[in-house]
Amino acid sequence: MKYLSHTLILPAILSVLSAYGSTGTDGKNRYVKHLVFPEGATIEQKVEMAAHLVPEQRQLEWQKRELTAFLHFGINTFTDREWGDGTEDPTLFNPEQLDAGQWVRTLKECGFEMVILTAKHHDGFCLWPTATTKHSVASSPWRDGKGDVVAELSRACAEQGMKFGVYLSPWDRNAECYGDSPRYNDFFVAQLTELLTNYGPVAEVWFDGACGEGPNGRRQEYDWSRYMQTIRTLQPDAVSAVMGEDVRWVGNEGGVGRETEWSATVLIPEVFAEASQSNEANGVYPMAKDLGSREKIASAREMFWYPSEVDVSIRPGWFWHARQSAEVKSVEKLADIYFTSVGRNSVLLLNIPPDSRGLIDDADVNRLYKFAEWRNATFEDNRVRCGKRLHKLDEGRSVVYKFKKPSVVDVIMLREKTECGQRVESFTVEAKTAEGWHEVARGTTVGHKRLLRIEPVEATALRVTIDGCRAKALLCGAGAYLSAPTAPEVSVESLKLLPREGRTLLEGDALTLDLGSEQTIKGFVYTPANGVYTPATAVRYRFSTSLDGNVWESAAEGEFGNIANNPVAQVVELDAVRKARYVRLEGTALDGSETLIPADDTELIGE
Ligand code: FUL
Repeated sequence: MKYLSHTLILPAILSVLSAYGSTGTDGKNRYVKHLVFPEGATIEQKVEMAAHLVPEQRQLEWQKRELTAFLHFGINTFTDREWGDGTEDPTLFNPEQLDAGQWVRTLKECGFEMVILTAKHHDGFCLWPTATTKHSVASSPWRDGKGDVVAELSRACAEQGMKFGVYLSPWDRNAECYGDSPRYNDFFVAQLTELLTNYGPVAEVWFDGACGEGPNGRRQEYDWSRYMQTIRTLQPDAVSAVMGEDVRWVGNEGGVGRETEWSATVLIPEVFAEASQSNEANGVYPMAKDLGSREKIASAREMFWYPSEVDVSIRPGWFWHARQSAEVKSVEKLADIYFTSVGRNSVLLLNIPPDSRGLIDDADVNRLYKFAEWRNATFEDNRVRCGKRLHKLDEGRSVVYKFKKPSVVDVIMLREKTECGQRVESFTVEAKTAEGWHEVARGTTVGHKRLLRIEPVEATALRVTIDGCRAKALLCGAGAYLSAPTAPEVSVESLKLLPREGRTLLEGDALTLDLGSEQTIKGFVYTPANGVYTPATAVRYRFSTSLDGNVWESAAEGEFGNIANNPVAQVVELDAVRKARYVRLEGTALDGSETLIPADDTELIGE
């Protein structure tokens, strides 16, 4: 198939330049971000063009980051609500221990590449001392009214090499001018300008589409084109998301991308004039199942590179609520979400809401580290040899990826070179076992990354066949992994702790306890004093038991993984229960010296 000539395409493109800003080919027969089909183009011509629709650089960079943290924080954190109504008293805002360094450190350690802060949610309360309204941190007791959450977070990001983004709710239930369209648009652009001018580089601007005003509410005509222009002028490298032109809302808040997730879509971002009518005419909307099939392309007039972002909260709500701390999503659930977001050609935007102290809650911190450990353990060993080699494949052709050695695998990964477009429509994966080749998975789109879970299989190679594609498929990555188990969650509250009464602390160089009588012991819990790490905190341990206080047996030995960054309760369960009257816990500090573990920091787990 030959490419359509520029002479045919360019006039059509130029006719929409004014409506959509940058569009056109990049000199390599590629259409950057947007294309318009010429009148009378056949479906073959249209599909060929669709295959050459490519992302803008900023979209490409954004997709490579894969994991972004969402920080819902604001007046709702103090009122225990999900949506404030704008009448909240700013003096309620007082996160006395706020430490943006802790947010960024935790998220960075756990593999996040960017954070997005709700600088203003629907209630209109601003987390920076804006000149546009008094309804902000400047009217709160926090840091004597001189604080600026946006500044503290952007600084922590700059210091720790984390990208920074802002969420600014267009819907504002506090602003008196909301509903007076020109006035509010000025007000909103002034807020946006402050955020995009005073806080260094901003990598993503997130405009929520929510507006719950109802039929009698104030109606605001948003000037999206002016908002987009403001972003392009002040932060040209920032992607604009949801009510934006670069990043698409996946269509749900449950963490689930589509099995068939096209970044090359026929959906026109709603911030463009006439988008709603065109989308409606083509039967597409953000929640629609099909945004990019040949059938949709056949009836479309234009296409956008408009990749999916999956926003979901680690808790039931978007804001922190004390009562939800026991409902933080399990590692198993987070792993599922990882497969249905990053594994389905989307960026995962995981919400971790700071609490009313201004810190990320221990329960969430703990889960994030466990989630990161699971990802690292699962994806650290790619069994495929030469998985990064580029393969150009016509429809019906296959590529074989040999394993480094025979291995049991249950996860398959594929990638497309999206710099050149998204092309794979369907594929089959076979594994080479002792009995020969047999099919283990089938899929549709690939895009930036596709992960497939399969039944565990012992194999020596994979064969990937492109069953359907547009132009040539460009596979640039393949992997085969064995997923790490997602350890069952243990909360200290759920453990049966042995009573402390009847115990005697014996003299010695280590914590040695006489329990008074023989007990059955399943393990122990060590919580560094007040949850704070000091040079005396134990980072390694040896736990021994004895029936008579003379003959000792080692029962467990190991390290308190990540205790320096995350000094929360460390639960150690023994491989097998032990009967003992005496127990001993020896600790080693980070500098290698022995450290005495205080009895008060230790609990024993019974049966
Ligand atoms: C929704 C909002 O209404 C929620 O409060 C939250 O901010 C979520 C990310 O988007 O539309």
